[in-house]
Amino acid sequence: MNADRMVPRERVVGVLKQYDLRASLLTALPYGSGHINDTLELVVDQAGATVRYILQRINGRIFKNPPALMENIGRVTEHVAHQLESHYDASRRALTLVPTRTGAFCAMDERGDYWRIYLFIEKARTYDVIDSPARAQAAANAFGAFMSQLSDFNASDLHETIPDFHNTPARLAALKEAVAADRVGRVASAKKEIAFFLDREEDANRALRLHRDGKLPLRVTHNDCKLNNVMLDDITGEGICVIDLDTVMPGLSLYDFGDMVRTATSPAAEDERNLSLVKMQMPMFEALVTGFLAGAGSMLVNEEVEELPFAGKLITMETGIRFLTDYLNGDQYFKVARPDHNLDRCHTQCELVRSIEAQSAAMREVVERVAGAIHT
Ligand code: ADP
Ligand code: GN1
Ligand code: MG
Repeated sequence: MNADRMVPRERVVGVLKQYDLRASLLTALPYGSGHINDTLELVVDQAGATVRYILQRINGRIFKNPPALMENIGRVTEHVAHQLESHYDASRRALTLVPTRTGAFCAMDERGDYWRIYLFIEKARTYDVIDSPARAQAAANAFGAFMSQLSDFNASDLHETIPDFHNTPARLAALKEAVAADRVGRVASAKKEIAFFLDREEDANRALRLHRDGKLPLRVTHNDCKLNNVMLDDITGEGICVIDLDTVMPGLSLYDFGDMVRTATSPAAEDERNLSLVKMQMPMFEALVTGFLAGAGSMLVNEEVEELPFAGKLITMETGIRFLTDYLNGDQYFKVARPDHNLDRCHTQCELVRSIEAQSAAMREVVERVAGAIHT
């Protein structure tokens, strides 16, 4: 457990006063490995039963308007829950927010921080790295199904929680700005990494160009489809619930599929220092294509399917650009546990991009074969 992620018990008790849990607090310990919010596993005694909840402090430095963000999550979870109404397992298949005493979706503490509580989804777990195509397929199926569940959701009902979140050209521009500013004197130590992304500017522009040309439609997307944002059932292995909904916003389907390729095809952790472990594994990719196409059903247009082989490269590049930019800016955005953490993360992304580039023809064949099999 990470000691600097601990939250003093008195703070948790203070937040819980705004809720009507009718339970006494046993423990509140850091949980999971997210880079943005603080997540706690809340264990309480409720009428003699030990019950868990997820308590999260929303990162107010990154999310400038937490009430608007919570309105998004409230609407999206209610929309999905409504579609699952008659499902026997509905409360494990959509996040459920616990309302405060005043009926709000989040609570503000005396320091101005915002907190939220979810029902804890039991008998399921997330994976930081995945070791079998079956799990990759299950995760992709859940993300595809989530996109499909939101296909009739009115996108204009959503606040843009982080503007230009997946605007890759804007991310590249931010990198260039960080290089020019060289705020903490790290540019000299990252010349090769900077050149790696500048050499790929055309790829960075591709998805938005296809969107502007009318080939890729705007959808309501999750925008943070990393593997550890989907819960897989402990017994059946099925992808049962998509979590971490802070960035649900209008976006392109490529963004969601791309983040799965980034996080589920390589056996290495995002911050692995042994780069020989980083590689795009074709059986995992095939499993993702199969799961995603089955989950999304018939909603995808041909151009979206044709771009699936490129999606992983786009999002891996974009995430590498973000890690590098944060490194050059002095680690202001992503949580870090060591000085070069963001640079290490950038290295795995560059290595994965190289691996994807080396296998792009074979990836196209896989997509053609899997998509062809569905349509015949
Ligand atoms: P972050 O934005 O920091 O990534 P997440 O919302 O993804 O935060 O939560 C972090 C971790 O907490 C997840 O990877 C998952 O393991 C766990 N988690 C989140 N929500 C729930 C839930 N409702 N039930 C059980 N575990 C959860
Ligand atoms: C962050 O919150 P978490 O750890 O699921 C980030 C994603 C990045 C990811 C890289 C709001 O996701 O965009 O792809 O780290 N979330 C935000 O691991 O910036
Ligand atoms: Mg997460």
